Amino acid sequence: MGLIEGHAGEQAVAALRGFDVDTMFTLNGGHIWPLYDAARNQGMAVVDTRHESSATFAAEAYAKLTRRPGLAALTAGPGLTNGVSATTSAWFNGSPVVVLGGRAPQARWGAGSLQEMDHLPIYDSITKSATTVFDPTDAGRLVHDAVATAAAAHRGPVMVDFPLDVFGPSAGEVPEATLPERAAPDPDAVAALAEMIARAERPAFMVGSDAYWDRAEASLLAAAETFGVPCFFNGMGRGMLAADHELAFLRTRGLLKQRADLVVVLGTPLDFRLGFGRFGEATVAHVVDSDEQRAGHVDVHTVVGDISVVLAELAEHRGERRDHRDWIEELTDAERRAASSDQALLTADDDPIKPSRVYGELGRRLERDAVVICDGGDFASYAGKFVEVHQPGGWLDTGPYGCLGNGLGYAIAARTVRPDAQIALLLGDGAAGFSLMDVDSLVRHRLPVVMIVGNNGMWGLEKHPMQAIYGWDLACDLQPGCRYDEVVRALGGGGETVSEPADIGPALDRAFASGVPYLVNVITDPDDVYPRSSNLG
Ligand SMILES: Cc1ncc(C[n+]2csc(CCOP(=O)(O)OP(=O)(O)O)c2C)c(N)n1
Ligand SMILES: [Mg+2]
Repeated sequence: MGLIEGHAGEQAVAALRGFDVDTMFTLNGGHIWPLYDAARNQGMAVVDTRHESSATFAAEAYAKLTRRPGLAALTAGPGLTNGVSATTSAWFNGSPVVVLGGRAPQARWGAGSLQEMDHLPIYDSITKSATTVFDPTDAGRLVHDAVATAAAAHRGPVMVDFPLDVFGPSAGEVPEATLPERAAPDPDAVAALAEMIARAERPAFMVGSDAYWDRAEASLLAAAETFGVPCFFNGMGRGMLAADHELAFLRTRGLLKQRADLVVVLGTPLDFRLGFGRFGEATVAHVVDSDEQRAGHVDVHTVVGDISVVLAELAEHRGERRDHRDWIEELTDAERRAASSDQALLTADDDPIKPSRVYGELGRRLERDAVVICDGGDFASYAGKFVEVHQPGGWLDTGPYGCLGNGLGYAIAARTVRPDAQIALLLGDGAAGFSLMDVDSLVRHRLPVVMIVGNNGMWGLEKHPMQAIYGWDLACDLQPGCRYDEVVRALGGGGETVSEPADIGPALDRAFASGVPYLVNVITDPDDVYPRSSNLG
């Protein structure tokens, strides 16, 4: 890119533009005005929110949907500390988020400037790199290197902060945007994995977020079809095969424990979501994008490398392989039975409304390229059970950090990145409280999104387990019937409350047609208990 004649902020923005980052999510603070100056000068869109948590979650969702780095600019001190939970979520999710921070001036450090805080010890523990720019001529290189670090597997957030006094006139080199080469897997490890799949009677792929980040959808399809392997999905793996593909399975994951003899986990940790890597008697293999993603707690055959490359090489396998048609048929039958018993739940006329009915109505209305966002407890878990995803990037959940409050930030970015797709944000009533004020940002930036609140008047995922364990509960109740739709109307959007099952569908139609941020506040059954086997993993 070469020499940029401009202050440190100009160099930083130029470095980011080199990686095709075209939007900055932010909340104002004097320490970061030079970043705004640069964004204006270099044609970078600026989307401001009502909480730094939303700005940072928005940066993460931008990354998730574009598979490019996402950018949050946060002011010194409280701006950066407000971004900590969302940055930590990005850390757990392996999402390439770049946080640019303000910082009190270096020349006066120790004298007690406003918001004089060293952010590095905090950010160091939740990012791949945390750096302060002390020399203004070095800003372009430092930001370039940070972005490249964020975007290299295993991806994750980075932070660079700028003491106010590095924003004086300067010039600095901004390197050409370069990403590291894809990590080639060890051919012997891939060949051994291919043999394991070829010899297995009942193999399965479990496809996770890093397969998505590695853009492995085409090679996944090729490998799954080559061997005839049923696929299951986790996190951003959902949609890597369309939900209606004959090798895509949604409702029969439980069968893996009982029946599979090989589970190949692709690009997701062997964590609580996957029984810590144990699937009954099945042999487990693990394909990870980088060495540090190896599981330390179980001893499994592990292949390290770009997941798209691993799958493409598997798809080249030409040796003998077992026929898996009986296995696929067994799963297909089980899937069909589960789908038809789900059908009763999806159309249930229960009064009060069951969450499943909400998803029945939504499912009928979702287009194939819809983006569905989850933020909540049980209401979000039900979405995981019932919502079918047809395209990569069609599903955004908070991920294994489980941080409530991602909702509005994710929605802001989703509408920014996908101006024409349906965006459906599913909120528990508890979760809604974390970020609902950012409906104001949707309204100001003209970002229409459909929000659906599953309003059971409680922190349901806490209340029901507390009752089951203690026989009592505390700090679990919210206002029953609270009019979250009125909040959205007050902020300039639309909304309505629904308490009859038959009214859900028409309300969703009005919401999708409205062209404004619109919240459908569905009063759901407080006694509905999500069938959960473990809570804290
Ligand atoms: C930031 C944060 N605080 C607290 C929790 C603990 N927590 C997990 S689920 C949940 C309840 C969510 O309630 P709601 O959004 O209303 O969904 P429901 O379970 O009622 O459907 C809580 C409090 C969390 N995961 N994240
Ligand atoms: Mg609730």
